[in-house]
Amino acid sequence: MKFLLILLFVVQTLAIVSKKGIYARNSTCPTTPTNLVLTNQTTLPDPFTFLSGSPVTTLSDWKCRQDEISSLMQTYELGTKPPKPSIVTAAFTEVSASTYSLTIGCTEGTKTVSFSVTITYQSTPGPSPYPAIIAYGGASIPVPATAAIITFNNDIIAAENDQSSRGVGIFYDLYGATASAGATMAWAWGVSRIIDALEMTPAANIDTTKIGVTGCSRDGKGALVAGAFDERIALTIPQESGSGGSACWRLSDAMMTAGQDVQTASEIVRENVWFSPTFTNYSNSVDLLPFDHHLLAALVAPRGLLVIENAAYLWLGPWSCYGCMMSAKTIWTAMGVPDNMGFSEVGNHSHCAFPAVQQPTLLAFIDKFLLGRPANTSNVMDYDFGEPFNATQWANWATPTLM
Ligand code: MCU
Repeated sequence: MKFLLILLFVVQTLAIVSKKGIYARNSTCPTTPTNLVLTNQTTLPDPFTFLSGSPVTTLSDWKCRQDEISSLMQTYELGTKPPKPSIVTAAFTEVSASTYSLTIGCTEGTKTVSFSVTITYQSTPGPSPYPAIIAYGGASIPVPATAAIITFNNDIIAAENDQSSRGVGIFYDLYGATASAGATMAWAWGVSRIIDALEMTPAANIDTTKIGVTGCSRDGKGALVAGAFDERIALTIPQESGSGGSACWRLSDAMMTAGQDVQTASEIVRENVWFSPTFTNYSNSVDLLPFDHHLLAALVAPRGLLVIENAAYLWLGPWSCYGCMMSAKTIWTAMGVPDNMGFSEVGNHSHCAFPAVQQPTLLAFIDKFLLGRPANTSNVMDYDFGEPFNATQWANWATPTLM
């Protein structure tokens, strides 16, 4: 019996580790229906049931379910992420002893756009090659000196001032001002192009299997979308992303109904252009969405995800973030890698000011996923807000063991 259990464990681990093996993209997935009739669902949609009603029972099924979720989220909320452009170029130039610039050119048809990121090598000499963290607008978490920091000015890709930012930025110069992608998806496209360029630039000496992505607040929403939509990202660290990030729309609406001053879908679509214009149609009726943000997080699995939140601001939806990510955690559990996902929400600090108390957790995730060092990332579920989350009421599914 013991032998059998060990064998099962080894088989499951191999299945997950070998991306080219059982856990590879599956060409036999059922096609996602296009003319869906959306129906109200007041609780969080079950990750382990296809739209068709069929259950997800194997890792291969789950890969198909991820494709289905990806397609649904692009259709109803985020807009389409275009594939790698026909031509991508990369130019790597020295700015100073430890700082370099990587200029990325993208051509599609007759149009070419370009943008630059800054790569800061914090230690010389470093490990060879360097792991790196792509930081939207610069890092607001401490990054160990052995990792390079890639500063990504995401607003160049897609502006995000207010409604007048719709269709503004080099993403829209390339794909047209009416492209369906909202700003978070346009930025995710930008992150993928940064990784393309790193892959083409041996001189940059970045290990593209050890890439992290982070950002705080609106940029945290962006970091989560980037991690969800590029499997080359080893560790995703959204910081204080709140509603529109690690929170679930349904749960944030429930907080509002309970009289709390939380950001909801109906507010967010009026405030900025982070989502596709189509999402506005559902912002007052989020129960119609065949997903919620536990399924956005689900696209990151089985890769590393550390969600950092702040219990001090109702606006971020601290209970919503907790309940949503508790529900998402069932996916890593089902895949046999619960330690690859953590949630840490502490209070008593200002917005985007990373508190020292979260540092050991952050460093453990960075050690494990970017620095290749053994680290304990088990049972990371910090919750200072206190209001209990009733999983039976909101996330009432059985978690299978996927093999
Ligand atoms: C938490 O992210 C946003 C939030 O969604 C907005 O409502 C608020 O205006 O700005 C936050 C932010 O990005 O702060 C830097």
